[in-house]
Amino acid sequence: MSTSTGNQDNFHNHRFVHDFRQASPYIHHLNGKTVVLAISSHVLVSNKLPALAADILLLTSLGMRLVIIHGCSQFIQAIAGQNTANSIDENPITDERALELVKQASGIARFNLEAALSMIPTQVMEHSAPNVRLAGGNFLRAKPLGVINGVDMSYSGCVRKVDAAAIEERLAHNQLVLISPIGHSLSGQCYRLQVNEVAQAVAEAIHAEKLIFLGTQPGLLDEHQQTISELNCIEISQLLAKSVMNKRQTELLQTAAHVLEHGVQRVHVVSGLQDGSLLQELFTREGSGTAMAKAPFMRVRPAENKDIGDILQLIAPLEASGILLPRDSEYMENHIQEFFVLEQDCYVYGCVALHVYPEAQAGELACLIVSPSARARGYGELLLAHVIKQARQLQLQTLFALSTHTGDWFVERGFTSATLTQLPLERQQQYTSNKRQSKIFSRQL
Ligand code: 1C4
Repeated sequence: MSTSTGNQDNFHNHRFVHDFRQASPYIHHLNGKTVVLAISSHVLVSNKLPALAADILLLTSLGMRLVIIHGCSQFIQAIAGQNTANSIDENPITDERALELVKQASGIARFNLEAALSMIPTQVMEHSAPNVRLAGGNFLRAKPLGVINGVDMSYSGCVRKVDAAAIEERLAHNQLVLISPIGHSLSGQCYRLQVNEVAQAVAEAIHAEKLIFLGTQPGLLDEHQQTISELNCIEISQLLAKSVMNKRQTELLQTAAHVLEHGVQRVHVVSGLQDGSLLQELFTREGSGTAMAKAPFMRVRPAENKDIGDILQLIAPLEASGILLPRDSEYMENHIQEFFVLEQDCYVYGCVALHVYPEAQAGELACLIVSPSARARGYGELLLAHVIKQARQLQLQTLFALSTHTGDWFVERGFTSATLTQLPLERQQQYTSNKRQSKIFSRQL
């Protein structure tokens, strides 16, 4: 007889195993990838910094190459008071005093971050603590903004060049690179830079896989203050055109749109104040904040042998309930070239097969499934469209599908009922022998 503690232990073990397995494709994918973290000074002054620093160290131990860019406005507030901090924040002109404050605040921000990243996380034994070296330096060449509309911007600058080779060298030596929002000109003058702009310039220059903004919000928020979980570039430009976001969110969207067009694969906006948000965003399907990509997140690609396990897992319950035909791993190995998978990041959310009957110039759309968690978002239709495209490329004349439960779905998408004699001979024989009495649907291509 199991006790309630035993049941709870089992539940937690199950949960752990499930979560760990779910995280493994992401861990594998991010190993060796370069990620830029832009951390707001609100996070750096909070008591959540040690937990975030421990998670950052965990990322480095999983093989991620990290560059951190930090903000400093909250430290200006600590040095010179709220009013001065606000006026420096809002004023695009940086005078001599403001520049001095930015330098001081950046120094403090940097030391705090270095201290947090030097702590041994409580769950780690001292002798096995990650030994992460931090690297700073003159990675940013700046130039003055100059005179804009007759107003001299003084020490406000913009990024002229990022020394990508120097950053790359530090990363290659397993160092974590720290960059402050200050750049130097060729004449040796310091200029104040915007964190967003620095993050954008660095992420593009070093061809980062991801740019992650860690701030106070859980992500980008819609008009109901709900976190938007995913956006692609088309949706980003639609949001920018509507001008519904506040200034900060608009800046983040603009930066995201730019870097995604210039080679960065993903931009994330995540809370730096919510314990574990960064890990959740990177290692779970659901994420925690907003993830942005250039193309729609789901894509259809040809299946490979490595997908067989995922496909078998996906179709097993539908085979059991008689919706799909039984297919085992041997069958899959022999027919993998007929299959396509629906994939997001490293996860398979659906599949479909196209069996070709060359003599009949016909194809069968088979083994169609979208994972229950991703249904009713048009992905079934995406798989159908992909199969139609493939069939047309092969110059087939007819596409048919056999179904016990999903007839209406095909009829609503241009298929009509067909008879057994309209199937290729080989398929007629299978139909008769498996006794499923499936309904037959076909459409001209
Ligand atoms: N009937 C009618 N409409 C349906 C439906 C159904 N069974 N299931 C979902 N829909 C509707 C939804 O209500 C929604 O309608 P709405 O709200 O937009 O009005 C719409 O479809 C959603 O469309 P979507 O494009 O977003 O589609 P997804 O949800 O992404 O995916 C699937 C649609 C049918 C793929 C999905 O629901 C699913 O995976 N279902 C379980 C598996 C399934 O039924 N697959 C169809 C198999 S037919 C077999 C084989 O093994 O080869 C058997 C062969 C034989 O000999 O019998 C096939 C082809 O695989 N054949």
